[in-house]
Amino acid sequence: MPNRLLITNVSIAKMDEPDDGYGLMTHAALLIQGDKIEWLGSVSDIPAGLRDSEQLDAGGRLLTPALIDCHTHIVHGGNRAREFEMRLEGASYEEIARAGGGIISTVTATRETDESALLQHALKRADALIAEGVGLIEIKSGYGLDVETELKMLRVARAIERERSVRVVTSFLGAHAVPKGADADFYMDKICIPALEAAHKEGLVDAVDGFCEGIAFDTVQMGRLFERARQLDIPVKLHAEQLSNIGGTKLAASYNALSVDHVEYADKTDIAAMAKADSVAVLLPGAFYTLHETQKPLVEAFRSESVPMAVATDWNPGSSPMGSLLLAMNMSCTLFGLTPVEALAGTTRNAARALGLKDCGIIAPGKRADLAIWDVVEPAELSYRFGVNPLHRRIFGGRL
Ligand code: DI6
Ligand code: FE
Repeated sequence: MPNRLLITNVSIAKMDEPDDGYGLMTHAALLIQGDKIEWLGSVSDIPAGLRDSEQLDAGGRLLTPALIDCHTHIVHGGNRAREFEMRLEGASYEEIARAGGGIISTVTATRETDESALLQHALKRADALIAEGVGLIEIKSGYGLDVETELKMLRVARAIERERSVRVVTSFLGAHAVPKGADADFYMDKICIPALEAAHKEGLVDAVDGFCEGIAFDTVQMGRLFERARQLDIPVKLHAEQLSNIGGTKLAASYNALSVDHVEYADKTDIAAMAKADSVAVLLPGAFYTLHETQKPLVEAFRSESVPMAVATDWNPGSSPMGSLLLAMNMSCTLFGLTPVEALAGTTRNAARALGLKDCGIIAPGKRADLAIWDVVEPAELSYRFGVNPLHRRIFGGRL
């Protein structure tokens, strides 16, 4: 007999209305059967047969889908506190990268860290997200830049799912940076694409990602990787238009990317291409904040083109050493002008969509019972405070 749990005396933000609103139900109840949501409705409509189920009185608290962090780099070795100091002394992110720091310095540290130590570090980061009601984490490779280390990172990412009650989705990010001393074309064709093939063969790749930027790969190089991804039937996404506009968004849209991430420098024609391709815009205010960026994503254009917006931490040791998705929600409102409704949709419904998932991110019968109960009255409170964790408890796969 699968477990059955009836949550009563709860407000539910269903997050199922694509246009606006939380889909809020007050004085509600929700029934879980096994790992799925079976029924929800008003407390006064609880079917008689359900009253003998295991019950949880939520004390009038708010229930939402478990949060989804749809863009992270939480598997990595070392840290880059020294670069933080250098930027405070005036060096830019790009200058540090060109001088061999940046992503490349984390590559060295990640290659030097063995699989079990990498896992221990990553679990601490996963735990911080889980403590804030996160039920699903997307994790990228990209600090290996050789076949062996890219696969090691992805194996560690998958291992997190076995060690904790959280779901993990992986993205192959071999096209994150050009290794020291290498030629970008040679790296792409002789290392990155073969690494993708090897990782795919081991079942380690849910999506293919890349960094399309002046300090990384251009659209022609990225196009070759995306072509291979298409042949292997793997969906793509892209870090694009973060520091400049070099056409990554349009390239990603031409491959019907699940998402285009960062997009501060995306213009209206890029956004129109995303709308046509049904791609999600993943906004990453932690990187914007850390790099003192001033170019904001064109939120009004995403709205008018009906491009769904997701919000994520981009947790990485360089541009976004941020371990709080609730803080990312707050920043998306304060820095980018999202509404609290958009911020919560960005870490639930639209985050699921950015990962190509249909079984989570909203509260409805048949969806996975990955839920969060919050010690708040109004859903806007989740974005309003920062440095405060209002999680009461999390439910994962139907279990408390
Ligand atoms: N953009 C980012 O913000 C991260 N990767 C990327 O392509 C930064 C990764 C890092 O600095 O280590
Ligand atoms: Fe990133």
